Amino acid sequence: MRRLLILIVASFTLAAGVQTDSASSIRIVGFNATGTLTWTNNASLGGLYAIEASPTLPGAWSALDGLSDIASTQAQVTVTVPVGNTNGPFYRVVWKDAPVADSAGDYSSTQGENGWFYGYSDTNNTFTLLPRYGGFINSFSAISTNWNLDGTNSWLLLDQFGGHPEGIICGRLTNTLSAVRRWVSTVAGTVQVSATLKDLDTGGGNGVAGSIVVDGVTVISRSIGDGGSTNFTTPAIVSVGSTVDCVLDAKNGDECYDYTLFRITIRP
Ligand SMILES: [Ca+2]
Ligand SMILES: [Ca+2]
Repeated sequence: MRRLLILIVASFTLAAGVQTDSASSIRIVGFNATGTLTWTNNASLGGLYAIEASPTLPGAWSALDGLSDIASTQAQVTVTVPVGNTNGPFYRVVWKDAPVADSAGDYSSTQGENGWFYGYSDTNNTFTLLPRYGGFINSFSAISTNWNLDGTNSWLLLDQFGGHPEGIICGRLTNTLSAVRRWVSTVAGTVQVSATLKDLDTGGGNGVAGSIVVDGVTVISRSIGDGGSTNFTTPAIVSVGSTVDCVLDAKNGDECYDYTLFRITIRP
């Protein structure tokens, strides 16, 4: 799970002493004596940020005029903060619209870590955890950083950014299985689920379908052809403990050339 991410910046007189929240994907990459502050966010292309200042650590943080709603569409942001007697000497960047879940940023080699589980479903929609991490070697996927079913005896896998479904056409298993990345909600209410779906193996095939299924009910489903891509956002109502399944299906059992980017972020 991902919450409000905070990063503490040492004063400009100690610019080399930048401290970073270990769970944060935000990195300060520049801060100088005139107050020019630059950070990057490797979990998101853009976001809504605030700069806050404190005279002490751990801090009595207060917002700075004109720097409490910094909207950016870029992964790297530069602002000028007022460095003077009434501010600082400590500053921090607050990511105000950080997602509660990010399939890529939260990816792990441990089932359940950060609320994510890596599995698959059959035609009866029974969810089963993938049993193996590593050992799947194929030219379309990073060698050992994926969850998979049976090494090279099945096409089924999930990696940091997407995965591959199973089917009956391209010669491994003889049944169709969807690759399912499951998030178990830590929040209640309406969330916004955003996804990017992109066929990365343009060698052929009939494309894939990507669906968001909340507590067993399909909220949205999109289909793309070979080499196709789409982005979508949908509201979904969840309870604490709800399952949000990101289902990657081969389409009509044709899993040939189906390696796919399927990245999901969930915001309150
Ligand atoms: Ca394809
Ligand atoms: Ca397909």
